[in-house]
Amino acid sequence: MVHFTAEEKAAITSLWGKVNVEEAGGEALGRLLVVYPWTQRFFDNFGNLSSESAIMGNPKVKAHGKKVLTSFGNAVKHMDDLKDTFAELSELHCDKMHVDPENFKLLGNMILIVLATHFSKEFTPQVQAAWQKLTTAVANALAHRYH
Ligand code: HNI
Repeated sequence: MVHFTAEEKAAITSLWGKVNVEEAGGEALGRLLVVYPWTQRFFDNFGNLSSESAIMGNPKVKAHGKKVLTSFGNAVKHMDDLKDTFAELSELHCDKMHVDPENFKLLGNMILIVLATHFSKEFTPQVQAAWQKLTTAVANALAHRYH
């Protein structure tokens, strides 16, 4: 299990406090769908995903991005207990959504990019390292119950 130092926890928590979850969540999921178009197949009921502007303006992408990033917020609150925190969601993504866990890493990187663009000054290499560790750990926790 990954261990987060007090400094890493502080870096993560303080940036997270400034994140607009609705905006950042929609942007991260939208970027995933634009940058890795094959991920669109999981969202075939989301309507128009035919171009960058269609994706980034799609209300279902925004709503689902908000849901996903809100859920990601539980990781910030439970950094010492990520496997249990995401156990149920791991089973759901495996059994019901059939999402290849590789995609959790891709989305994690999109979250990092959104944070870097929204908080360019604060997103120092040290803050990036802490966040990178968290997104990787969340991706691993979400993959943990796959079978
Ligand atoms: Ni994900 C539904 C959380 C990554 C595809 N996902 C959810 C729900 C949560 C959630 C919460 C709602 C569950 C419910 O209905 O009870 N997803 C997360 C988190 C991450 C993540 C925390 C990573 C940080 N999900 C991904 C990725 C994909 C994905 C990378 C695919 C590329 N998720 C889905 C799909 C659904 C979903 C598909 C169902 C959507 C629907 O139709 O409601």
